[in-house]
Amino acid sequence: MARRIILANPRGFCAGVDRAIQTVDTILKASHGPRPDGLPPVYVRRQIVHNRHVVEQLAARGAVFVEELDEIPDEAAAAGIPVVFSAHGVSPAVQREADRRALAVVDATCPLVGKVHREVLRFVREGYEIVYIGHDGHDEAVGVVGESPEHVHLIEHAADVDKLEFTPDTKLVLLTQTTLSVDETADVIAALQRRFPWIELPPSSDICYATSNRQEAVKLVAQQADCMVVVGSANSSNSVRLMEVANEALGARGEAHRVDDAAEMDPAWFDGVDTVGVSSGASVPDELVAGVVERLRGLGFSEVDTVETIRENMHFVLPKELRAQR
Ligand code: 0K2
Ligand code: SF4
Repeated sequence: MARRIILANPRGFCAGVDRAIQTVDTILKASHGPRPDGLPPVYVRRQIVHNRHVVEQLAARGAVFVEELDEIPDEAAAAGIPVVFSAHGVSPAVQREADRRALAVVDATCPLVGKVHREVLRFVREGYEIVYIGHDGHDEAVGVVGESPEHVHLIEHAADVDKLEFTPDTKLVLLTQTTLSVDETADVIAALQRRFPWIELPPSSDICYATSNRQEAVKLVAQQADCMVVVGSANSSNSVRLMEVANEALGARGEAHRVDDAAEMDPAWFDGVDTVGVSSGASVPDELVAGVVERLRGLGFSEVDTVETIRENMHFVLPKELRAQR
């Protein structure tokens, strides 16, 4: 029997990532060659998306990535060089700093992350305390908590629920990061509901369509595979969650490996493997998956099938500052 690859679908770019990358791409295309003042065509605050290859490719085309706005010189602000905020969003403090310096911000925050920011503001206005499930220090969580640090209580795991103290007269609502594991989050929610039975859930899940679709597909593929390769960078929350979901579904049959690209694959992973499943995170260009498939073909996996769980048709328009340019 031929060794087989099963590709998970949906995988790879989501609408928010596509929009964020297009945002930087549009600005780069509109800039014509190097500027006489030596300034770059665009600054990007933090990685536009959490993928090493995407960032390297945009940097090679002239985008300058900064961790904080204070790395952007005043001459760039005066010259109106655009500053793109990443797909993961920023806290109001960052926006205030940009306003103070009159930076030409182009906000590539995913609209679905923006939705959670607005939920925080609305619930705080209505007198709620917010329990937010997210990863401490992750860009998205930092931005959301920053909307109202005194009213947003961040927890990561079910075990953290015991650390929370609220009296029954406290209005409580739950919000989450967009890229969490659906199954693990269900466990945390169950623990929260046991301790605070009156806690309210958001009007619709904050875990976004792309995250849940990719997890569902990877699960189905892993159930039919002996081993999985998940393409995505180590700091990409949704990619790491995909690897965890794949591992859980594989069980004792095999292991899921996360790689940035084909070069990180170890042929020994595939000893005795007949079927390998492949997927990729929401920030991963499909050419990297093609590279993984090519390498697997070289290892004798000659048959390629696809398992599709749903067809996505989500699309977000570019940030308003750019709409005239395309
Ligand atoms: O999964 P992460 O939030 O770490 O981010 P990326 O890998 O950049 O994927 C895009 C999601 C961005 C926001 O939800
Ligand atoms: Fe938006 Fe979801 Fe993509 Fe994040 S993973 S950028 S929330 S669509």
